[in-house]
Amino acid sequence: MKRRGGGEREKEAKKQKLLEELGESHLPYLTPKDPGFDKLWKRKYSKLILRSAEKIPKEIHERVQEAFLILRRFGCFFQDLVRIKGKDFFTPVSRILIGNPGCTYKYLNTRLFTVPWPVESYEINYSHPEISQACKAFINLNDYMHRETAWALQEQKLTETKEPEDCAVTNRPLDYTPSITAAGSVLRDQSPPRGPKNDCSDLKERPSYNLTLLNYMDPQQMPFLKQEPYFGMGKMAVSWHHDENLVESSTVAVYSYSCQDSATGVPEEETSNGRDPSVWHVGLKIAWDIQTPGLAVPLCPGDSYFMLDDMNMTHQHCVLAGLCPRFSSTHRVAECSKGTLHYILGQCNTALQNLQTTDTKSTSLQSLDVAVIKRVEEIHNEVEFEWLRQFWFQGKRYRKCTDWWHKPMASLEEFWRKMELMTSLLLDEIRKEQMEEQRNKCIDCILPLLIQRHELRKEWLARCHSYPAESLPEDEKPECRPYWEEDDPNLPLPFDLDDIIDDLERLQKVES
Ligand code: 6MK
Ligand code: NI
Repeated sequence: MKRRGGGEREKEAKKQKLLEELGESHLPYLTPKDPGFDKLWKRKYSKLILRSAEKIPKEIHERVQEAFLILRRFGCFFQDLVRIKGKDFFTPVSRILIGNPGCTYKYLNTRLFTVPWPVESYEINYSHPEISQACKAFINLNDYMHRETAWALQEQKLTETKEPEDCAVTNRPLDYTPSITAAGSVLRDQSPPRGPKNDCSDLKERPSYNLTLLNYMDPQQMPFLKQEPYFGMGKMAVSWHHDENLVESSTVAVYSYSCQDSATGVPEEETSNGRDPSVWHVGLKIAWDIQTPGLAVPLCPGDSYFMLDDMNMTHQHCVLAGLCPRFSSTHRVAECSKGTLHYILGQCNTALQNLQTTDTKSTSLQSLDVAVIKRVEEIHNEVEFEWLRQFWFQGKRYRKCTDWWHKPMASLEEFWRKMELMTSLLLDEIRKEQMEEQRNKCIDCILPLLIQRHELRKEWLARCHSYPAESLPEDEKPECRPYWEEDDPNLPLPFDLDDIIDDLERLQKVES
């Protein structure tokens, strides 16, 4: 989480070397106008599925497109101030995360918190009835995308067993349709039928998408988009990447809505080479492969595409900007074993079990066992840096849509305060004379965690006061929270742990 690994630096060097070698020239890529496009798709990008707009029920389009516009009208999309390679910058694309209550999605060192969509047994307050309606539209779309994914995986499994690798192109991926259903049918509410030849049992078990990351960008307002560097595909809204933090080999399903039709394009002759820069595309390449040409797939308003199975690992994708504003809803199975409110509350509960309150209201630690105190200090760091600071870094943006996270964040902060007390009680113990026996072991195990806490606090403080952070309007401005002054009577330890760390290091030396 702190420093980049050697692997990442190596990758970066390799990337730079390739770009240098390319110079002014580019690697080849294909669009639907090029001969061999279908064949390349079938052979090297077969896990990419496109569902063109006309095959998706009209009701879905209407509800979802209206929902996008509502969220934009209410100012629910935000550019994230992400951190890549130690640098802070705004993503050109604005985003909002909608999904299961209490779920989060972490990408580029930024943990996004879901605006909850309406699921049973949760009471959710939205700031406007329209936002409630919008969230409903996206859980509805989510169900639809999940069913379509099950179909597509099923279809893929069948064609895989039927056809050898290099046979003729029979089912063109561009025309993908589930075999049994009529296009645009509304009677598609059931799960795929079961049977010996059409057994979806494992697909039905497949976890549903637990959230969708919505994107919005108006290229007209973004004059400084980067050029795609390898293939010369033109301006990028999102540069080449693998999606992070997904359950392994889970599908990503994307509904794309660029506002107007792309009829306002450039004359034929000028676009005869490469992709039409007025149209939005998804760009694809195989990771670490410069032999296989890339792919630029045009996306008309209402089209969906699916990256099935492990495609997100084997391939990279980017989003190539068109001229008009565009929304997308990207449905994912976020890996949230450590990313739900339920999980972090459980962690806090574990930690606080080591805090004893006697009837005289004085507090003490239950156990000084190194394994126990290590666990507690780890959880302390986790709740502080993965939850509280991440949340407040994003300012008050979550209030725009819902109050869902208010209470949980207040609870987490309360638990964190108790953990500050626990650290101070532990330091008191370590300094006691009779501790001598255990002292070194104790210091050895908590010192690295306190150093990490100190370093991360400095990093977050800097991130909150970076130049881009300070440029934000008041209600979006990152808040460095928790933050307190040295003499704050409500907290037993200082924000700055320099002196404490020095002290522990001295104690350690005395012993050895
Ligand atoms: O709108 C689409 O068609 C595709 C959107 C998309 O590819 N989203 N991907 C992500 O949001 C993402 C997930 N994990 C890591 C990074 C990103 C996007 C990203 C990449 C590089 C710089 C900023 C953002
Ligand atoms: Ni992506």
